[in-house]
Amino acid sequence: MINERFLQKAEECKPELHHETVTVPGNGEPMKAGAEAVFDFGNHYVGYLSVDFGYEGHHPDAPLYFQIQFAEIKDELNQNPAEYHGWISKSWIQEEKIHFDEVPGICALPRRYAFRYVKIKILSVSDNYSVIINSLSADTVTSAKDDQLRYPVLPEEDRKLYEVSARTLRSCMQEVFEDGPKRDRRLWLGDLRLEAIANYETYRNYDLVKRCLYLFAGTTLEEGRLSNNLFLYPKPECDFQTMFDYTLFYINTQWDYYCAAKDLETLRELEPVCETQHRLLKEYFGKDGLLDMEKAGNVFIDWNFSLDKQASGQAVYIYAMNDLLKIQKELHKDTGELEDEIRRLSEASMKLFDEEKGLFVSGPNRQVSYMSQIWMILAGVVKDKDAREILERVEKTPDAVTMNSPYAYHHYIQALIDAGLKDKAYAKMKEYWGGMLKMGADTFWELYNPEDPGVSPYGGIIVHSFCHAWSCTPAYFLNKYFAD
Ligand code: RAM
Repeated sequence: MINERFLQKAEECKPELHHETVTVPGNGEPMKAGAEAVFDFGNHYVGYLSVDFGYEGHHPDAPLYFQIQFAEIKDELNQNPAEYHGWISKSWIQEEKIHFDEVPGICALPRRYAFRYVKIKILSVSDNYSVIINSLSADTVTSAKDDQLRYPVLPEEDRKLYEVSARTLRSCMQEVFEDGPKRDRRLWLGDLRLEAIANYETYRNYDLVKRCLYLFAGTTLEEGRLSNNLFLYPKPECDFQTMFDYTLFYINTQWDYYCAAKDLETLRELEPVCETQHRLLKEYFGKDGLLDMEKAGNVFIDWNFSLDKQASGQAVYIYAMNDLLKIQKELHKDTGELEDEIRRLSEASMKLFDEEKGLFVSGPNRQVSYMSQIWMILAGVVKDKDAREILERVEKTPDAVTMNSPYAYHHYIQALIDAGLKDKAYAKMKEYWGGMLKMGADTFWELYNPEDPGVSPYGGIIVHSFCHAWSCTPAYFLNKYFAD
């Protein structure tokens, strides 16, 4: 369902893109078929590349045919695209084979890429000339304003962590908050929620969050249900897929936006969208007050196919309702029923608590995972000492299902903070994101499991995004909880 008025509001908040040209020298060497060279832009950028080709020998009498590959991390260049047979489209791999007729001259590529490294391989020239790469130039784009970036007082060792987090967000800030500028290059609700809170602590572009809230509200599925992501071109349209938790996060994103921007008009206008999600999704609970997974459908929580998501899904619902309650109270609505519902579902959640293990279990196989504990704490189902003991216990449970993504890890850090384990949260954050820094990250990655470095839900890391929005939250934590 399209709501033109909401889309118009989104359009009014469309950001200006800031351009900066970044140029690196070529290798200056005559190249024949088979020769290749890698160029390093020194940091992660999003933008449009031009290559200045010269030549040596006779005037070029045949087109130059070359292959170009873009990589966010160096290891991407070691992957062979032909060997990728995963379920996500190969078309996300950033490589092209191009004919260029105008040597000497500048070949401008029309597509936008996300990269630090560029590899060029000459596939064919004629016998009468060799090609020379004079320089490479990137017209880089972001809607983040560098002069707005907040610089907290941090110990030297945390500066890199902060800068790389901010850089991650900066590269994802385009016409919307993208999930990843390499892939999927679009607005996802779950990613938006984390980008928005990181943005309030860093670049502070409130209108970009407002735009995204109106885009989702302006493009809904049947009965007003929010999709999990949307497309901008040729005109805004939501994806046909939904995820239980992502739909709910719209409510939290709305509340966080209000707290940061104090924009009562938007809160008032979009509260009915939040209430619609509540009305539709509350039907997915059984009489026992537990989430019926058949009805709930897709629940995301983490990129982990072996994770049972019932307990986390249950808790995410309560977590969202806690914020819906705040929204409705702010608007002076009658919240009695909602308060009863939260109480009832929170009590029912304790049916998932295994007294013997002292941990929450999920699904028919009573699976123990980090995520089930974390979400129950974030939802406020357990608090303080109980929450602390659960987090300590899960660490001592070797078969507890662990976390694969910085997205899941973000929630772990937040749960430690909420439980009053601030020092531990700080140490864990530094250890986890610091692991990526040690591996040379310029921006933080979509997936990272130190215990299983090659883990991929897609069947190969060549399609992974190495600048992924949901990984940018150390900037949020550092600013909000750990800076002086
Ligand atoms: C990935 C997207 C996005 C995430 C979804 C669930 O494919 O890149 O970041 O929200 O999965």
